[in-house]
Amino acid sequence: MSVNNSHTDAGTAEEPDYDAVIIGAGFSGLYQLHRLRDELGLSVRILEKADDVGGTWYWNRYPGARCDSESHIYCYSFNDDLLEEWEWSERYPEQPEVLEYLRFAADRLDLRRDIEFGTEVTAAAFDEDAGRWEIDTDDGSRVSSQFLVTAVGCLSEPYVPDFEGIDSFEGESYHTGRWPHEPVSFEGKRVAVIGTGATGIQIIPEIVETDVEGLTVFQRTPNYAVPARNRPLGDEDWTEIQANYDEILAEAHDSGFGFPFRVRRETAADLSMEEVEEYLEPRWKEGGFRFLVAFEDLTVNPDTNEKVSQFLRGKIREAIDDPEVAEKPVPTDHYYATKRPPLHTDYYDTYNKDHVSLVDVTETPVERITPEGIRTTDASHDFDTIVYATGFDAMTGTLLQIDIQGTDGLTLEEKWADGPQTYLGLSAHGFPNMFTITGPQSPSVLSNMPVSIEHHVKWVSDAIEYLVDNDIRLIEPTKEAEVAWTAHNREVAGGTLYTTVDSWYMNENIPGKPTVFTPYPGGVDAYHDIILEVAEKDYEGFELTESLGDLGRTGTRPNLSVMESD
Ligand code: FAD
Ligand code: N01
Repeated sequence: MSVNNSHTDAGTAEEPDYDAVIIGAGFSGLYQLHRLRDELGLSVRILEKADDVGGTWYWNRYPGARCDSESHIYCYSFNDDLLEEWEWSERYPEQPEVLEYLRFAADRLDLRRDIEFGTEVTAAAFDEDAGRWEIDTDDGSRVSSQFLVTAVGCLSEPYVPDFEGIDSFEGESYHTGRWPHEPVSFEGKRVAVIGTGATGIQIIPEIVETDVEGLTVFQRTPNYAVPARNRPLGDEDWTEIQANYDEILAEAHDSGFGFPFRVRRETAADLSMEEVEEYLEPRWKEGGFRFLVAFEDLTVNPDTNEKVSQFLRGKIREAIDDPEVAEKPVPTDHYYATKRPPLHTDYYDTYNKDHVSLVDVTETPVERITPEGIRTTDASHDFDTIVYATGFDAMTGTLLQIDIQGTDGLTLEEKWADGPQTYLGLSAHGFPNMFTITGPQSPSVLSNMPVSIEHHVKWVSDAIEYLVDNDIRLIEPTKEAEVAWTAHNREVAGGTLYTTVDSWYMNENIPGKPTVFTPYPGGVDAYHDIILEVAEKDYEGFELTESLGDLGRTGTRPNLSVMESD
């Protein structure tokens, strides 16, 4: 493989500017740069629109932003020095600590010199004659590379609903995913929060703790939130973690959700409600995502799920003093964990405070934003500040912001008009030499993401190494492999309860997006086995092309047995 890393000199007709360009400098992009540059010796450039590393943790600076994954497993596992040198201060790290961790990793691995900050990729087109990607950025520059790795994040493109009159508001408004770097004061203000997803549930109790005059929460769908039970981590905790770190990480990497938590019981179907309550009570007291693995069939068996949901509904009602208010945040329209289940700290208690009110917008929908505030069908509410905790154009949104054009002029947007079609959630037919880290149709957001990120980055790096070692110029999944993977995704999702509710997993939060379940729900461990088997079988399902003049394919023919064995 050629090495030509001058960005200012345009690549020659034969040689691209870089062996690989990576878009994004979050968890995914940083590790991808390290693997390709430091382990394969390739010339690599990250293009990042922010002015620092961090991705999610750079952008989401809202009060209360904190990880739901436990800190000691929300980190890189590939480097012993990073593991030994970094000690997390709490069970769940706050946003500044995760950002600091990623800065530390970038510095320790000397990654910054190959990152171009403040540079947004606007378009990428595959040049079929030259066999390389031409990548355009918002400053009008163009770079070329043999490989394109998109590491743009699943939850990176903020979504603000298209409320009528939204620009007429005369107060301050913020989206949580683009929170300012300067502190925002709520002192003496009348504040609205729209949205009660994981973000709303974190920011609401924080705003209430300030000198805010009043807080009004606009809720469309209530959520089942389990207590996080955050606490500081002391020396004893760290001694124990360090003593068992290898096993903990190995278990996380070989589990269904990327967490080192053992599933405790197969089902609740054979238990009475009293037995379920007795069994769940200590798990609820323990808090966190460990609660999710109480029953193995939680997301596939309505009987189990209804019992768990009923338990959580009882906990919500218990937490709120006024029985009438208490009914509003109780979810009755969906099963627990079929929308992404948040963790909370004092969220429900918020509704016991006199200066907090809850508006159910399914009863009284938002009609419009006015210069003074928010008008619902039954009242006008005046505010100084509106906080949009309204989520993201998830999974495909960030990728489709970029005008990506593959072979025969096909754009990714056209290709995915009816929903994502990928092979393994890593690649797409018609888009040679392009890889996506935690792309749609991979476990991604259904997991502790650093685990899924590491699996993908390693797989992509191994694939590129294989191509280099075997003098292969192009890699592209076959149409058949992609069709089979897409069908497999739909079949697995169809057997779960996830598809019984509108959610961002289903693309339903964005008007006009096709309704389709977007992550792969078959489990991190099963998925990892599949992608490793594909690699072991010399990239089964991919076409590999030796040279650009060589139209005959040299690579493997598609044999989709890996999916059939599922
Ligand atoms: P990101 O961190 O999203 O990074 C993508 C980067 O790409 C960004 O820096 C972005 O600026 C850049 N980019 C995008 N488009 C372009 C472009 N066109 N040009 C240039 N640059 C571009 N996951 C968990 O597992 N556990 C958690 O507890 C958890 N908590 C979360 C809390 C919040 C508030 C949010 C929003 C997400 C959370 N997640 C959590 C998911 C989180 O996104 C992942 O864990 C992880 O940080 C993703 O890393 P990434 O590098 O893949 O993507
Ligand atoms: O976004 P969301 P989020 N009118 O889409 C409501 C990760 N994350 O930022 O449910 C009124 O979940 C919408 O209502 P509904 C995590 O993966 C992790 O909270 O669509 N309301 C919902 O209540 C998470 O899942 C962590 O009916 C409207 C809210 O806005 C993902 O990021 C913390 C509306 C959006 O909820 C996204 O979470 C934070 C409208 N027109 C985030 N449109 C941790 O791990 C939307 N809503 C700690």
